Amino acid sequence: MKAVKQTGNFDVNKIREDFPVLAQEVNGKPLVYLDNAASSQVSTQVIERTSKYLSEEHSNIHRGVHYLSQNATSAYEAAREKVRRFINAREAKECIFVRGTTEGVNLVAYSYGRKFINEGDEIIISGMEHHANIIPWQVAAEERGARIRVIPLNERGELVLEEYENLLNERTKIVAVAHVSNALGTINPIKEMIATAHKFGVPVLVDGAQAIPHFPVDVADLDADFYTFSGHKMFAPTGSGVLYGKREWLDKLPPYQTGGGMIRTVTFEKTTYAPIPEKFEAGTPAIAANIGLGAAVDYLNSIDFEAAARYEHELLEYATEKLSNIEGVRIIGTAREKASVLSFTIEDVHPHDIGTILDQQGIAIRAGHHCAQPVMQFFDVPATARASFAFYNTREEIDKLAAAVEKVIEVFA
Ligand code: C6P
Repeated sequence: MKAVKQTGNFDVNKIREDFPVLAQEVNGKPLVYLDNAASSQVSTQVIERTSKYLSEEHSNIHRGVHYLSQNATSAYEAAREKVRRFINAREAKECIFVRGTTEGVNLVAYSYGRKFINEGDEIIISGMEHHANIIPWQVAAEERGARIRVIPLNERGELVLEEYENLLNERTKIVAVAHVSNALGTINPIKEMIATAHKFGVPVLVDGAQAIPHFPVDVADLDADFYTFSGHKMFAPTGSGVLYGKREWLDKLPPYQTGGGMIRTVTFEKTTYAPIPEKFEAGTPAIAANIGLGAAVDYLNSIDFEAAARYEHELLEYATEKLSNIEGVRIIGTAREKASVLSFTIEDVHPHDIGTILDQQGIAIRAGHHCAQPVMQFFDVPATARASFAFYNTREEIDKLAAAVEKVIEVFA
C-alpha cells in the first residue's frame, strides 16, 4: 500500500475542540477514542441545542396549543426537514423518527412482513449483517412461513454479487442489506444492488447505520425503498434515529406500534390512522434526542462533510498500513471499498485481552463479535478487536494504537 498524505484543508485540531469528551484522560493517558462504530461523540453545538430544548422548550409535541408545545413541535419538525435535506428524501414525511436502526428494521420487517410476505416467499439478507438486520427477518419469516436466503461473502469480506443475482426470483419479497458492515467495514455497492432488485420488482431496505456518519448518502440517487440509521453513530444523542421510506411504501404499510399520536379517530369499534409520519410514531417520541439529531445534521453541514470523509478515509488507510506491518496481526475484512472500521486479531491473544490492555493506555476500541456472529463464523474467529474512526481522530492516535498493539504482542510473547 502507498504512503498516505494527510489532507491539507481539513483542520482536525479545530474540529476536536467541538467535542469536549475527547479532552480527557483515561487511566492517566489522553483518551484515544476509537469506538465510533459503537457510538460516536457529540459536539458542543449538539449538546447546546439539546440542552436549550430541555432548559427552555421542554414539553410534549403535536398535542398542545400552548406556547411551549408549539415551539417544541416546530423544533421537532424542523429536525425532520433537516434530515430530509441531508439524505435528499423527497418529503420530510418520508422520514420517520425511530429509536435507532434496530427499531427501523423491526418496523419494516413487522409491517411489510404482515402485509406482503406469505407462505413460500423469500427474504434476501447478506452474510455480513448485524443481528439487527437478521433477527427481525427471521421472526417475520417464521411467522409468515417464508424463507431467508443469504448473499455469501468472499474471503476479503465482500458480497458475492453473482450469487446475489442468482438468489433473486419471483418468490423474493424484499432485500435487506447493510450499506457498510460494522464488523468488516466493507462498503457494499448498494446502488447497483438496488437496481438489480428493482429489475425483479423487489424493494430494498438498506441498513445505513455505519454509512451515514462516514460519507454523504442520497436516498433518491440510490433509489432505496427504505433506509434506516441511528443518531448516536452520527454525532447525535442516543434514542434518535430515522427510517426513511418511499411514500408509496409507507402509505401501504400497517402501523408498527399503536397508541397516542398515530390516530385520526378512535371509537371502541374502530380506529383510523393518521397519515405518515404520525402513523409510525406512536406515543411520545424522543423529542430532545431528535432535535439533537437535527443539530448534528447542521453540524455536519457546517464542517465540509465531504472533506471530513476524505480525511477519515485516509486515516483508515494509514491505520491499515500500520497494523498490517505488525507481525502477528491479522486484519479481518480487506474489502477494496471500506469505511471507518479496522477489525483485527492477534495470534494467541483473545480480543478481550487486547481491549483491556489498550484501555490501560487510554485507547477505547471494541472487542467481541460486534453483534455479527455469522461474520465471526465465516472468518472462523470467536471475536475481533475493532478500531473504528471518525473525522476527529488523528494520525498520532493511530500511532498510539499501533504502539499499544505491539505492546500487547510483547506481553503475550
Ligand atoms: N452497531 C456496533 O458496535 P442501534 O443499536 O439500533 O443503534 O444499531 C444497530 C445496528 C444495526 N446495524 C448496524 C450495521 C450496526 O452497526 C448497528 C449497531 C454497534 O457495531 C452496536 S452493536
